Amino acid sequence: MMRKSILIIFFICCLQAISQDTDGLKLWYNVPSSDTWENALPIGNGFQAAMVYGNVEKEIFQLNEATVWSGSPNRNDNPNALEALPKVRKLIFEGEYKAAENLANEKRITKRSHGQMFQPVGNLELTFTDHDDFSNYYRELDIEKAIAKTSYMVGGVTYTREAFISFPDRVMVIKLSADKPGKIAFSAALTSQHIKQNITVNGNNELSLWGTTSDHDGVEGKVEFNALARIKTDGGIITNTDNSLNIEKANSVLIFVSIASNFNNYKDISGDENQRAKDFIDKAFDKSFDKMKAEHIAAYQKYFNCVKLDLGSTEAAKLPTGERLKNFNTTEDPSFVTLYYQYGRYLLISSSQPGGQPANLQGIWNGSMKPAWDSKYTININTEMNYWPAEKTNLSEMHEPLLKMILELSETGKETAKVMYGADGWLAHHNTDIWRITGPIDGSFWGIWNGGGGWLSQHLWERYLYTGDKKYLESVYPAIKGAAEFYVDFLVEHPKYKWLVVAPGNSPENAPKEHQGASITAGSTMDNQLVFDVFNATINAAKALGVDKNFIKKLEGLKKRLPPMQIGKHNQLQEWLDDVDSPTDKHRHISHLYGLYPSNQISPYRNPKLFAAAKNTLLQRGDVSTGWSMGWKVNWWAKMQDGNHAYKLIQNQLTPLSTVKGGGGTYNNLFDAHPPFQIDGNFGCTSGITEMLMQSSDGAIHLIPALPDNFKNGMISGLKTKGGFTIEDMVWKNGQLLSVKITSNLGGNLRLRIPNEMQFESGNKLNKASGENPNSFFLVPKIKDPVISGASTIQPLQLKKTFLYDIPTEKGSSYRFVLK
Ligand code: FUC
Repeated sequence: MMRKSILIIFFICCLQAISQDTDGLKLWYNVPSSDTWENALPIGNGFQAAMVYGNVEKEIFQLNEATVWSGSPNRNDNPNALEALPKVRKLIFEGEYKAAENLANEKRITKRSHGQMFQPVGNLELTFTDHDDFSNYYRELDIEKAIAKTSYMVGGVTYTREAFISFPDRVMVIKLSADKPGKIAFSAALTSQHIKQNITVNGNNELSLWGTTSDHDGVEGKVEFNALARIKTDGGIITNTDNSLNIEKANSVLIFVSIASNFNNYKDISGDENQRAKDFIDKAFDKSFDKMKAEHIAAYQKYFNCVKLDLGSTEAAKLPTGERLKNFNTTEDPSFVTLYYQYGRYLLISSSQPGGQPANLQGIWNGSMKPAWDSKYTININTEMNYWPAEKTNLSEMHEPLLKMILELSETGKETAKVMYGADGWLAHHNTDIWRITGPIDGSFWGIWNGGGGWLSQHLWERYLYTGDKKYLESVYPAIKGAAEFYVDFLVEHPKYKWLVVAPGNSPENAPKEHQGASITAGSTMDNQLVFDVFNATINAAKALGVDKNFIKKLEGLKKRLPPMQIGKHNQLQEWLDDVDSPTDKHRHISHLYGLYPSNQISPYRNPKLFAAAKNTLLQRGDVSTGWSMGWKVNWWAKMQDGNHAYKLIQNQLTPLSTVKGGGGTYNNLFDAHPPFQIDGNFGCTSGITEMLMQSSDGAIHLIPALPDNFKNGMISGLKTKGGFTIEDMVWKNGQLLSVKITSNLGGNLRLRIPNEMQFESGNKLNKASGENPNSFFLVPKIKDPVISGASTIQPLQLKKTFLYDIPTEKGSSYRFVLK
């Protein structure tokens, strides 16, 4: 009894600690960004975004709008591809990989657009003369409120700037204030790098920047956009020049910025950008700042506050963000991990909102007219990674723009399937853009991969596994099925192995030396795993909806003929059908571990030898790599139930870029560095930290599966699991789970896997689990036994002891479990 009261008191203290610890959810600095974009702080509402520099004399708000892309509606299939398909296949099967790649380059890769660019709008620049001699400088991004702030002192006056991009009002609002009246004086101008642009001053308080995006890769730029900046002053006077507004002697100033384009959807750009921008700003302009701010915070926190994390805090947390980043590898700073974790959620909420575009390679933040990889959508890993945290960190709504894009690709990808493969269904190659291109780009080495549709379609199915929403499943089922239909037609029997394989395909962007440096291949492990998942998801979706019995049978039959996974002579999971992996290969893509994460085909409980082989593959590939690759590795090591190794990867990722040798790291504003900036690493790491604390893919909800020594104590609230459960709160101490409260949103069996014995709060016992989990949301894939090389000495790994319980639940009820 005594022990239980102590426990409950501890638990209440933890809950209080969680609400207090959020004070630390700020990125802050005591120096301005100067002219470095990666020092500036990102704000956004999924449609509009800005990088806030926090410079004193010349403040810059670098502006983005999610639909400002080069080009215009276009397709990029290669019409010669189908005729060349049998020849390409023949060369692959004959082992003439280089010749196959050459032919694919000539006949299959697009001769049209290699994808369009996400482009910036321009800058809002505020010039404050005589502010060069400043003191008490401070700037922050409060990720609990989604507000950026800068303050400093000049001549005994403290100046403050606040900026946010309102979620409900769709405009950016900047407030300039001072602690003495009549002190605000500056000039405001809009600038842009676009060739086709027109900057005007409207009346005495509005700036307008109108422009058209670039022509690119033979496609004419036709996205027209308009940015308006309108100023409201308290006191003072405004005068204007041809291209600027000058404010003098104001007490405080509000600047409203709205941006809109003519983009309606990927095939329609007939909207009126001027009217749209005007409507947003007109609606917002008469509102009070305090009201707008309160409504903005409330709309943001509706999502952000769903998950709280506390890993404890140390003195290290008192330093500015850039210093913490520098120190992270040599100090204990657990709340820096919390900050980085929640920053990932902040970035997803700010870059991906229902009705908008999905987060691209840079989310929604880009200052360059020609960004790296066009800042488009690389769908052989990067785009999917962006959305790994969405469902489980309770941001299901943020998944919506991606799901919409997938449905659009299922339309555009149909023609690509017909024209290039003579197949039904749909597919996408390794990239897409705002025009939803599905043709192969960049050259065969990269672009020959055709698994984009297959992989993305898993997101449609995953969403159902988390929400159990049958209506939704019905609406997306045609796209899930379409991905399967493509493979039904496209798979071909391998002449040597007799398995059904994807050919041509590749293991994204990697090639074994034995294949003459060509990546083109038949039956790469990742392709096999993808086809398996596509068939499995379609079968399970059809069963859940009670449709397509014959198609289910057909897919079951084909599934049996897919290649098994193979364990090679280095005790590794083979990347290709032949045992040609090099144990010294450090390639950033480890695509064959797709089967371990995000898929759940490789499990320590169901196929322990494959699991052991996956670990060897991870060890052989090493840790340091590009930012996103390290983000993926955090997830993999979490799946390996090795918290310390996962933590090591977090350390590698949270290393200032300037000090990294041979890999990625993190910029001063905590953007992930490929390098250059790529946002996938941020999202991948947020996902990975979640996987360290909770996994729900292997037939059970596994709590604290991969705690590192550094997170021995902590708590988290609000995570979502497959099967529609919410982890309302979970507290652990010294690596032991003390208390967990779980709400069942769909009912059904709750299978828990935990590191120590627990019981109901009432003292009632929990039932030990046995057999398969009867909850259909936890159905695990049944894969073929692996083929193991004669030279392999693979043995299963020793796992940590866990306890497995089954708890029948009722829809809408909550259950608390405590230490036994
Ligand atoms: C893939 C990766 C690169 C980069 C690019 C955007 O091509 O191999 O590392 O992330 O996408």
